[in-house]
Amino acid sequence: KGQKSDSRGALIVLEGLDRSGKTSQSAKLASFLAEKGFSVESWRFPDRKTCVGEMISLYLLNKSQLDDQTIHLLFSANRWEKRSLMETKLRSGVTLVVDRYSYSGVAFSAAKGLDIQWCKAPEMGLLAPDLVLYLDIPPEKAAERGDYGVERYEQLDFQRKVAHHYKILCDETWKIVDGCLPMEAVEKQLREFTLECVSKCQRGEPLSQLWL
Ligand code: NYM
Repeated sequence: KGQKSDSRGALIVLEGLDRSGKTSQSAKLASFLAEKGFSVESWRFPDRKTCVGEMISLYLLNKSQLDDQTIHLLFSANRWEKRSLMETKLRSGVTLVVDRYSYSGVAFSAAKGLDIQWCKAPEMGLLAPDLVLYLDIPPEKAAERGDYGVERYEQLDFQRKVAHHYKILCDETWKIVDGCLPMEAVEKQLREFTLECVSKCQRGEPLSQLWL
């Protein structure tokens, strides 16, 4: 108490169904912040470049079989292996724009029928995002958008269940943005929420942990 927290970067997460536009919007958001002079990095989960990430990638491409609990824990381990770097970056003033995080972890595994509390447990103690930008799009709309069905999970029935579980996870750090709006309109809303959050973190909002 009484100790003034230092200025830091913001942890900003984009979430949404497959084909909701997260990946393009994360990239645009990160370049916008960079142009504004903020120090920013674009991250994504799964990070397929680590050893754990390679196992995840093989599973997603249907080149390996793992049971639901095992792949769930690998996704979580893939976030844990990045936790300390994430904290170092944030404390050194870098804002991280992250495409998917623990909410994807829980929503996708719970959609398979795993218990939500069981799914949340391994995520406890990871850094809590300062802002979650949820690109809201009806599963039917997402299915129309692209070459759906290439990877595991990209099926309409399954995405409906994922959407249901995302709604359960929504808390006060979430901003729901209508992903069916024109790209520029989505971009504008994401920018506004983000700038507000980045200044809050610059003023010294303390870092917190997920789901403890
Ligand atoms: N996914 C992603 C999970 O099932 N659990 C997780 O923890 C994460 C981060 O992996 N269909 C799923 C969601 C996606 C797939 O993500 C790969 P992307 O954004 O398509 O690379």
